Amino acid sequence: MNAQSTPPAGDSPAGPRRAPRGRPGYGFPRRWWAVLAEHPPPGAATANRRWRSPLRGPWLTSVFAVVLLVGLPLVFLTGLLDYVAYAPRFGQAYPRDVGWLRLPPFDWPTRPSWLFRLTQGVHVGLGITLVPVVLAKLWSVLPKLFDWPPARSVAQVLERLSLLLLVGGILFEIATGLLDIQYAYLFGFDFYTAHYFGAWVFVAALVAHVALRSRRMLTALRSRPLRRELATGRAATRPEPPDPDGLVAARPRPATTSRRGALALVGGLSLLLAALTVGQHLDGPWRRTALLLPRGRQPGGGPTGFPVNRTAAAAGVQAADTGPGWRLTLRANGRAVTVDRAGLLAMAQHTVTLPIACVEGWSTVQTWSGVRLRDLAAHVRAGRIGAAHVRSLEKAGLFRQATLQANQVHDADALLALRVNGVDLTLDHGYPARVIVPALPGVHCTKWVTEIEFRGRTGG
Ligand SMILES: Nc1nc2c(c(=O)[nH]1)N[C@H]1C(S)=C(S)[C@@H](COP(=O)(O)O)O[C@H]1N2
Ligand SMILES: [Mo]
Repeated sequence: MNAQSTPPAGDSPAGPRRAPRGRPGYGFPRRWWAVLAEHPPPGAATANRRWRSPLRGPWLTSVFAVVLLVGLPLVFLTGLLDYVAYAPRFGQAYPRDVGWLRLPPFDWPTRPSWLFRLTQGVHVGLGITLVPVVLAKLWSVLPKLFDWPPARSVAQVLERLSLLLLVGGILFEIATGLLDIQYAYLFGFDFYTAHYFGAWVFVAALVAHVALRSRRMLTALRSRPLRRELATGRAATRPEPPDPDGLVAARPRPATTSRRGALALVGGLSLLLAALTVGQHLDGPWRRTALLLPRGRQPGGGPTGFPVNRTAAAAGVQAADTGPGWRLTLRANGRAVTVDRAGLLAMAQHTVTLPIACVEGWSTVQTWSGVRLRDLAAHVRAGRIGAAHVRSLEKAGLFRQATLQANQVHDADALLALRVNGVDLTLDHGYPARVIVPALPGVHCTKWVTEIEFRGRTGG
């Protein structure tokens, strides 16, 4: 049968693929689906016979789906929180302008001090851990990619487009996320911007997907109790009954592993990734186990043996700039006061144990000593503070400056640190002075500070 010989819908006896008489709007597009169905590309007819795993089926797909349905929103939400932690209203979050995707502005709190460590740790760590589950879920629905015709109704065209955004979105987020951790500067485009917008595309597609599929998912989950499935070995493993979606293989081959085995494989891979990642948050020799996140893995020993994000050499900070000639300039209300390192050491010193948590996935907890930021503000008679702008000796580079919120300046544990673990800071860790503030993203813990400008409550 070809397109010409297809009689208009409604004029012929109703076949199985025909819309019921009188249903409006289906006559014209239906013919297109029919044309597509009758002209499959080479190999399409046999495609569904190529996928023969007896494990594929709605139940297995739904188990992976439910794990992702819990995990991926958490990755998304912690990602958004990380974004907020950069205080986008100071223009220091990337992307700078997110248009109508702007989040409600609020001051990132300084308590608990491990808050950013937690949100970035969950975002990066869970994101990595879920990769095997994402791949397993995609494997489980792979035959659908080769369905022919690709759609049988306008609704299905839309659904498949949303699937394209869903699958493309998650793969894009995984790729940009992992590449950033490994080699942030490999990109020809702005990684952060792409990762941010990609996340929204993915989540929009996920909401559509859940709206369309959650009932089928729940039905599938109820069809086979998890307990029974976990008690079923390879020999007793049978394919699921044929399903309307065509996930179950038409000609399944005998099981080479059980569903239990498949779940164990995926779960085991996830655990392995988690185990190879968690070391990034451990100090001491355990950090070397973080094989997947090479940054900051070899910090050396001693009291200053913790990761360095950017060395002084890489930042172009010279020993000459940090020697006896170094001065800190404090500015407020048009006044400027300079202090040298001895002057700072003569002020009240405070010691705090606080994390540095880098958005690229690692964190470390160290004991810092130095002068409270609020004491420095008082020293220059700053009055009521709206924000503080911190500048580094570093001339270029994205992280040579940072703006701190009022609460971050006022916190009793917010320091301009001069020493760490009882010794002077090393040049790579920001000597002569660096910022350390509870729950502040690592990137704003500016090293080699040369100037702090306290700004008033309004304007400036
Ligand atoms: N001047 C300057 N300060 C900086 C950076 C930088 O590149 N330049 N990197 C920041 C980042 S991204 C992190 S995670 C921390 C790491 O501090 P550390 O190198 O002492 O561990 O320093 C921050 N301070
Ligand atoms: Mo960082």
